[in-house]
Amino acid sequence: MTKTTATAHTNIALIKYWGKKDAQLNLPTTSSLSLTLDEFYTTTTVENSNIDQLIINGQMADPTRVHHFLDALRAELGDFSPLLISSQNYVPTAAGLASSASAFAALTAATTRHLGLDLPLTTLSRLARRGSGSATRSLFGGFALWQAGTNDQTSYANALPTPNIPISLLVVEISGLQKKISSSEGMLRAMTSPNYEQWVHDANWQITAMQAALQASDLTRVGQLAEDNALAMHALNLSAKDRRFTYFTPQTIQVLDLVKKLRQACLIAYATLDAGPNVKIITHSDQAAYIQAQLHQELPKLRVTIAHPGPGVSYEQ
Ligand code: 2P0
Repeated sequence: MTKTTATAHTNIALIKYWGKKDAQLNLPTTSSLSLTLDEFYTTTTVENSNIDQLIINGQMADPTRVHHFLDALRAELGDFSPLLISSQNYVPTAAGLASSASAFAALTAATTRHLGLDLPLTTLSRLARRGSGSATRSLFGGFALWQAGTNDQTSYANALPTPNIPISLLVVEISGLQKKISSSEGMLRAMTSPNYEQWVHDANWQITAMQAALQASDLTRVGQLAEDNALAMHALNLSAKDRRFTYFTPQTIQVLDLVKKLRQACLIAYATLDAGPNVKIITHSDQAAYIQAQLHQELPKLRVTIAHPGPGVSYEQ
């Protein structure tokens, strides 16, 4: 029985996706821009089976979400045999890193290759979106830009070529607990914030400004824009009219304070945060080890991983 295996790395958005104009198709309200990371990835193998089945890290898992996704693929690509999907996640489970990004990117690549299709990365990106919005960006190495588009055909990511930027991301793990509010639910609530229109307006110019900062290899500007964007996203959660909430914990605030102190000491250090309490610190590669040591000294219990730009999707025969 033939098996097909693909690996995709996770990505961190520097300009975030936080709101859908179509929840069925995962069409976002704004474009987003990300960096794929070397340290965290998913490897997925598919083979024909009697029923669609999902195994994650050696354990049977609830296949409901994957079922929906495979249905969307079947509607688009034509019917295909049920699949046994075995996925190995090298992403701290639910640690605020979007394992769904690497997981759906790897699954899209493995499934289409298994069907004998050799599709352009932008088509894979468009298909992966149906599984998880952030998966659109995990097909690509380095920086990726997900154009919001206006419909199913026009909403997908592209690689964003940049000069060779000495960027590192420190991933500070505050909690490995499963998040209480899923990204989809968080976005729905955030869109009820009176500040949501302003968020969309700002994201539109921040996307352009971020591309200019990357082309200029201006890490300070990259960091400022990313931190402003991330904190505005979390402010939407706090100001939602309908069931306001936060992903922050007291330790999140402690790390944010430390990031500010590092900046006062003339280091490049800017924070970005996703749908969880963990903080990712954007810095210059030359400063990453020093910042890791400072974090260890001030907050010795927290695990800190230094990540760098990672590769795009790859296959094993
Ligand atoms: C992002 N996040 O741009 C944003 C920032 C988290 C915070 O994309 O509902 O798992 O599956 O499309 O992609 C995480 O949300 O959401 C995410 P769905 P997804 O990375």
